[in-house]
Amino acid sequence: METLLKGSGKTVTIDNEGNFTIIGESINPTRRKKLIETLQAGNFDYALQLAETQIAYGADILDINVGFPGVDDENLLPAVVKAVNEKYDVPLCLDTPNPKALAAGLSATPGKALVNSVNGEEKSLQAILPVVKEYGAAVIGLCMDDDGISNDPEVRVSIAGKILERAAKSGIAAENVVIDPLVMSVGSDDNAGMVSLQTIELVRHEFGVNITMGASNVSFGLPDREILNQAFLVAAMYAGASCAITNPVKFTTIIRAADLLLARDEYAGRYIKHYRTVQKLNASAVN
Ligand code: THG
Repeated sequence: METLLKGSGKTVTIDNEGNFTIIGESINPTRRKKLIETLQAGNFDYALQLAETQIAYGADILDINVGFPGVDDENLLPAVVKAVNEKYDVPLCLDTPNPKALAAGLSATPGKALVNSVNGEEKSLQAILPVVKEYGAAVIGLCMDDDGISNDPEVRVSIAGKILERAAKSGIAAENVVIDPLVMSVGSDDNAGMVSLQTIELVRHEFGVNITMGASNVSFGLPDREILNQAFLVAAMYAGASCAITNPVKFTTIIRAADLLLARDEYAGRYIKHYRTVQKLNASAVN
């Protein structure tokens, strides 16, 4: 299945039969104090620098999250969206639970964005789906609902089904819904990785839709997080995920490697191209 997205110039297709798609996660205030400080001061240079670096390292889409305490996101989100669109042509993924900020952000982008996110809670479905429909966007559906996040993959799959059904009723086709199985840390529950992987397999099999996830959640609280994130990414790709919200500086290499091993990279072209890109970037970096 193909989910088409458009930025101010570029079109990107999330395709579970094709290359894995990378959504750059870094424009997000989580543990980035500098982003909060600069955005609060109305200075978008650092956000634009994060955009540039992520695109250089292979991000296909950029997640934009400006959620921090006290933020006026109904003004800030569209302002950041405009600034990024002016300089970079990639599609955007607007990461906010506030439907007003979301509508403002969507009206500020000329392309077709991905909305991050709706979930199976009644309140979320009612608030987010009409906005997604109005702006002709696509949406990420999180496998949780009013009862929270289940440890049972079958329950998560049934929530995915409910989101797809409600989206269809709102006039949003399955190709415009990307399911997120939700990834919890194996640091607090050693079964958590398997629950997400089984959810991915089942969602892929039952609905055939595109699947994304935040790959770094799996390692919270444990040492050597990058190794765990990489191992999880490869397993998720084999299980049927088509996309991840992640840090391309750290994870594009393992993604290109897995795409090649899963026969999605003819003559290793993309793997080799990325290797050369990273060599060049490292050579030009000020160390
Ligand atoms: N699913 C969906 N959306 C999501 C998530 C998900 N959005 C938010 C989050 N999870 C994914 N985004 C981030 C953004 C930043 C960080 C983690 C996840 C983060 N950044 C590093 C840090 O804090 O140390 C900074 C750079 C780095 O070390 O990589 O932690 O699951 N749909």
